[in-house]
Amino acid sequence: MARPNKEVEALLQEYADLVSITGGDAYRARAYEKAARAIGGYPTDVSRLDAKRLREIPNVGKSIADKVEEYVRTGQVAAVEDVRAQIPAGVRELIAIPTLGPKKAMALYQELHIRSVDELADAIAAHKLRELKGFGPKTEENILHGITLMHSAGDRVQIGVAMELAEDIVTAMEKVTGCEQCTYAGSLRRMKETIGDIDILVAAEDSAPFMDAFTRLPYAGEVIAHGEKKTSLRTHRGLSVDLRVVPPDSWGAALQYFTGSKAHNIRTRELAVHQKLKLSEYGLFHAGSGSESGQKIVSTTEEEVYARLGLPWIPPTLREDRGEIAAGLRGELPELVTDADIRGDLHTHTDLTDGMGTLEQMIAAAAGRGYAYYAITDHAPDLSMQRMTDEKILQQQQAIQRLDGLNGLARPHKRMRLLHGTELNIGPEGGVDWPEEFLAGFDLCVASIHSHFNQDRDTLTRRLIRACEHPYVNIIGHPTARHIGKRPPVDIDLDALFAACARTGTALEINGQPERLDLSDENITRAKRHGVKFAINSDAHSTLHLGYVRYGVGTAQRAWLAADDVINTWPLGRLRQFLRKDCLREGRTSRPAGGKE
Ligand code: DGT
Ligand code: CA
Ligand code: CA
Ligand code: ZN
Repeated sequence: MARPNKEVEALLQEYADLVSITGGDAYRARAYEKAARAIGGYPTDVSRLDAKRLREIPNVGKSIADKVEEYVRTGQVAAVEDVRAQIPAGVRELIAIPTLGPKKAMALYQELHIRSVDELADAIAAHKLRELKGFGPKTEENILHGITLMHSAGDRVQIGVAMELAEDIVTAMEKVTGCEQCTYAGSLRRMKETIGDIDILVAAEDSAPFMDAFTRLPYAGEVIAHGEKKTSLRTHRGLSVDLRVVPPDSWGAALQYFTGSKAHNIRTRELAVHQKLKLSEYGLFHAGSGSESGQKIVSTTEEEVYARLGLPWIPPTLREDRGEIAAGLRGELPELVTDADIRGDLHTHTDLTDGMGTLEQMIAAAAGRGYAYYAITDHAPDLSMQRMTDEKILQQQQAIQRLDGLNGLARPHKRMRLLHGTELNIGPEGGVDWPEEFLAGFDLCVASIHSHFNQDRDTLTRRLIRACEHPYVNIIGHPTARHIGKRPPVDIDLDALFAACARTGTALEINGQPERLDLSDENITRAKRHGVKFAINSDAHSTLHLGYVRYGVGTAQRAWLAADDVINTWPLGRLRQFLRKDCLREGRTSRPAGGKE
């Protein structure tokens, strides 16, 4: 992924925030925000584009293109530096608090001289905020809640951020002479939804060249510890990374140890002890007092280590001490769903609504992933920002039918089939955007909550169950609507929802966007017990986002899902059968299912 695009995205987003804080034109702030997103999602590296090509990016005009050029050339933008200088960094931090907008942040700074999150918390405790115009006890409560949410993510980062950086570091380490193996370990290899720090492991005879190359990485900030076996640093953006270099013949034991989890390691060590062995990051050794004592048995590969303990190799996503050891000993580990099992994506957007890719671009990128089928599901009209209309979606439908005839554009050998759908909005009472007769014309419908998150538990639960009972709703999109570290999951009776999904043949989405990962692994486990089926989707708003499916797959693996639990691993015929919702459509007319096959 193009790193300069991400940097420019962050810079323009910051500029938009700063413009809002300083009470600048809201329209201008919004324009920078839109351009930031467009550049972040643009597939070509912006540092390789001239001014003219830059302006071809949606929402990028002359003035923004100039700033991008300036950044690429000089590493900074004068206009951004100017506003930065006007506002203390602590105040910029304030607007990262969910529920606290830029206007309020600036008022807090000007009226109460608050310049950090800690100072803000103190001021709230002293009831100082309620004296300000536009603030009251309720605002205080909201802001405190926002601070709690921000802290609940702690210093952890979303998996997407950590993964991009880790893959970059692995690539850099692999280029160092003498590298025999290199990978990331820790929570990232286990595909946890948030990552505390990145753990990189290298197998090599001599560690020094790796340690040097590591501390010279362009994003390396402060070096926290520099040693022969381990070096730790913090990136400019505040993420910690540990690099460990181990001798090639202890690679397996080290990888097993540093992948964790700690709880899983405690179990494997117990297993070793019972067999009079000792397991550490250096290898599996004979214990006890006999002549063999201290002798190394195995440690070159993880498979050997597990095998000597009487276990099959355990996939990292299962290593959480959730019963994987017992299942392994019984030979009953699940056959997990993998990236290769995914035959298509069932929730994606185009620039007809808030996506950044055209229909043709999205389809070409999906075909490039080798999918057998691919669904376009742009937003329905009730999300009024998106300005969807009947005419627009019908026109899109015709375009899709035409492109489907071309069998995946220029790749006649790959017969990717196109499905036309929409992402409906589940209204406050559980209704959806279009009448049934209209919805009957789609191949599938995703339905999601995009508003009224704070209804009471009963209302929210009934609302979602009603959506499941709709004969044309096939998938509940991002079911709890959480944004990790920003918005909590909606308060619903999950078991009631899961039961309704199972009863009505409605799938639950595992949304792969790293800020959502919704459902979470724990909720998937719970839903599976009700017999629910799942759809692992990217919810892509750009061709770059199609890859988010991998995070959905990782999350599904952490919930022990097999391919059969996931409807978009099924052949198209079986998928279409599921999408018919036969149990709810008795006597209704619908397009003949499977007619296009
Ligand atoms: P994180 O970084 O908080 O997202 O989670 P991890 O799992 O990556 O934890 P980290 O970075 O502290 O350590 C990496 C792995 O090293 C961990 O998963 C297991 C292993 N490890 C670290 N400390 C201990 C320990 O005290 N005992 C055992 N058995 N294993 C440990
Ligand atoms: Ca870690
Ligand atoms: Ca670590
Ligand atoms: Zn969506």
